[in-house]
Amino acid sequence: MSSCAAGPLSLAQVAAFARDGFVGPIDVLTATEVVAVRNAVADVIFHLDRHRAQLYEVEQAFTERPGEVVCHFLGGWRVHPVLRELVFDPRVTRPCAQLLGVTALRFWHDQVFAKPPHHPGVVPWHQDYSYWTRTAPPCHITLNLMLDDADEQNGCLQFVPGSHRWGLLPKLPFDAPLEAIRAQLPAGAKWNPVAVPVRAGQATIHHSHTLHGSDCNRSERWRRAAVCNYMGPDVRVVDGAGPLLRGAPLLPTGALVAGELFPLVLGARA
Ligand SMILES: O=C(O)CCC(=O)C(=O)O
Repeated sequence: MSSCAAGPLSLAQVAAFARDGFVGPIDVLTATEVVAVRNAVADVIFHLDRHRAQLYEVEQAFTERPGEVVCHFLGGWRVHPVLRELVFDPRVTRPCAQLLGVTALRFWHDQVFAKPPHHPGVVPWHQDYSYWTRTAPPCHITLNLMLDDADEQNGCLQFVPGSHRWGLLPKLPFDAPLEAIRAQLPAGAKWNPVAVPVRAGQATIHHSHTLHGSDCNRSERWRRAAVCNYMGPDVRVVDGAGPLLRGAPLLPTGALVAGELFPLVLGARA
């Protein structure tokens, strides 16, 4: 993966991403726009049962134990126009393309993580690509847009700088303990997590192999995030045994990840 400086991020931000595996906070949405996305997320959560069939996934452990497990679902862009618009927003797509070093960018999927006040749920430390190994080569990226001011009290995102160079670690269940991954780290890995406080409307962007997670919400405030995941335009299916996402058409092994559900959001394939 290469990175170029021609784009919305500064050279220093591009260098920070290359060094640490994440960058941010960066400004993305205005206060008014954040309210619209927050309302969209609240609306989907309120009508989750109605939307369940259209969403790619609603976290099973959350469905079974909503008082313990973080609310997490994939595919909000399929059920709410405001979430759909976010996926194509150049303020979201351009920095992601810049950091991947690509001129064409493909949408992979979106996600929502929502922690109500005083909720014990955590997001265990993980690498995103551990969930995405059915697509390769790894040329994927994640933008996490905070919809509420997030700090250590309400469980902001944390990253392990440099962990994007540790290779691929095992995939853990979503309801695993926060630090479960620590038993799986490579020899000599330096565990030095940093919490990244972010204001509502700001985002962080992280590499597909950067370890990240978040603690529970100990505050009176909500902590919600809308996440957009993208990939380079040439990523292919390496396991076509089933659809990549529930409800998506079956793409055979070797096929480009492409089609209506995986649109190019920037540029065109060379
Ligand atoms: O918002 C969180 O706590 C987790 C987000 C996450 O895993 C991601 O953005 O990839």
